[in-house]
Amino acid sequence: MAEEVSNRVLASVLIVAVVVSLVGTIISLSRLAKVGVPDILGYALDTHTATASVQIMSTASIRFQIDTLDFGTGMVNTSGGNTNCSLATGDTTGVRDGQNRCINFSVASNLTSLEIENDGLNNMTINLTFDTNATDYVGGGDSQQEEFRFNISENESGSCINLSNTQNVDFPAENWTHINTSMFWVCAPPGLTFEDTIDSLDLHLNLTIPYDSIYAGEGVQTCTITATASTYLGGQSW
Ligand SMILES: [Ca+2]
Ligand SMILES: [Ca+2]
Repeated sequence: MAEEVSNRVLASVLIVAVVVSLVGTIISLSRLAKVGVPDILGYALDTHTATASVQIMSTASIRFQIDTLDFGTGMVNTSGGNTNCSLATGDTTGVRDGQNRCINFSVASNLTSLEIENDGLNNMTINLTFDTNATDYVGGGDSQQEEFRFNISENESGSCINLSNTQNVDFPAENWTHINTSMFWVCAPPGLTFEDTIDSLDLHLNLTIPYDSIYAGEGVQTCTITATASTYLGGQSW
């Protein structure tokens, strides 16, 4: 009896064990199924295109190709009876009064004019502004002999032509124009051309220093000149 019970118990245990095992296996399979396997799709040929684009803008730019002028340090030779001394720049050199009127200052060969160049890709109208005038630059004395003047010429012939295709520099070399803080348009439409062989202007300066300048002994006097350019778009009147 005891063996019979024991066998029945064993049989039950085995059945339970088998059931538990089956259930466990089913659960395990079920869990495995949930891990998930990536779907492997059939390979399909596909193409996409990429583009790299660039747009080059037309540049508008000018610069002072020669941007510094130093009249130097000196004085009026009053012992020779002079009351002023003049210095003027030139295209590649300059002029100055003889030694009987000027003592020292820069030698004429160093008085090279300033030069404006169109280094962009458009024709440009040009204006100049100065931040001073003769009185504020070298004057102020009772004699009022101070002068500070400028003129413009083509550094390369054909740089500044008008719509009739003739030379069109304003404030030409025949006349010296007194400098003040107004705006001076120096090259009318279509303006300073951009082609490298015809793209530059000379800015000549002429300075007369009075013997009684209130700035004598006051150190370096500086004039800042600003050139402003506008792209010529056609059609502007002048
Ligand atoms: Ca040039
Ligand atoms: Ca140029």
